[in-house]
Amino acid sequence: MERTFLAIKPDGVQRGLVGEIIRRFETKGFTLVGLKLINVSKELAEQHYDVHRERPFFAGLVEFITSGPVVAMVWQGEGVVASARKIIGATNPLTSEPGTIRGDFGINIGRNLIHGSDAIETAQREIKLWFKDEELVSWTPHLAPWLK
Ligand code: 3AN
Repeated sequence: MERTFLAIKPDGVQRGLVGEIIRRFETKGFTLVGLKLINVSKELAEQHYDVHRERPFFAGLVEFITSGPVVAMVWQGEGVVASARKIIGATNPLTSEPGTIRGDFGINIGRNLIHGSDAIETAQREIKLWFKDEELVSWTPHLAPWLK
């Protein structure tokens, strides 16, 4: 079953949006299989943002993601990678649609509340990077027949 990696960034935690953000994926119907609140190390941050290493904002990205607690999560479900990106909204919160997390709560491109894997392969890499196998819980929700 498809899985994605999501992380509520320090701004989302500081602003008290953890519950609101989790609610959106939960009520959509995706299944939570991994969840932890952590202080991100510089090493983990640099590996996570490795593709942006040459970008001018790389140092700022690492500094920000390590600046306070982050909620790291793995969600599961059909098409969850692309669907989560839609729920999150465009990178720049000033252009992301209302109804998306960034569109509803953000105004700053460097403080855009949440990270979501951009492709299935990226999700696999990020899940391995952030979670040990034993931290992920495989379970099947008891959905009412009309939701199956
Ligand atoms: P997304 O988070 O939407 O996948 P990416 O992967 O292109 O966006 O960029 C990773 C992160 O880098 C973004 N979440 C954002 O915080 C930051 N970022 C992207 N572009 C810029 C930019 N032009 N200036 C500052 N930060 C940026």
